[in-house]
Amino acid sequence: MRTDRTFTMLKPDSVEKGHIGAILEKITASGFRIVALKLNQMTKADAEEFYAVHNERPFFGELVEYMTRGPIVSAVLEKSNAVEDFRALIGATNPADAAEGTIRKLYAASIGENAVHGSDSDENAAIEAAFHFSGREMF
Ligand code: IDP
Ligand code: MG
Repeated sequence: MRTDRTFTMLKPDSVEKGHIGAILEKITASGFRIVALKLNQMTKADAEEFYAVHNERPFFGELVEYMTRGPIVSAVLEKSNAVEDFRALIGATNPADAAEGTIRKLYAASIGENAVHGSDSDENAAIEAAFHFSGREMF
């Protein structure tokens, strides 16, 4: 399993607020190379599958509604220690707990609408990248 790639989404709130450029700039300035990138919109079935691990949680319906309400930017990022370093760059799930300077501290409104996704393991990064991109779309 390669440890130098992670998967991210700039969630619908980031796209709606016009934060695509600022967030991608922060990501690349932090040393991540973009190896796949697109604007797309998840269907309800897509979001239910992507977040299946959370399907028993009370916020699952709200999460699916949020993630499907508009386009997202999905991307695969490359850097040594990518998963861990990207989780540090985005900050805690709840922006109220996120460290100063993190993407969620800067751009997230709440624990539900928290601006960005970041894979939580190398295994999930590979699964999530393959969910959104074909081999021909990753460089
Ligand atoms: P993560 O995105 O930091 O890995 P997870 O616990 O995997 O956080 O949750 C996935 C997503 O579900 C979060 O990013 C957020 O959008 C949403 N979420 C998590 N906890 C809550 C909650 O308590 N209320 C509403 N939405 C939540
Ligand atoms: Mg997670």
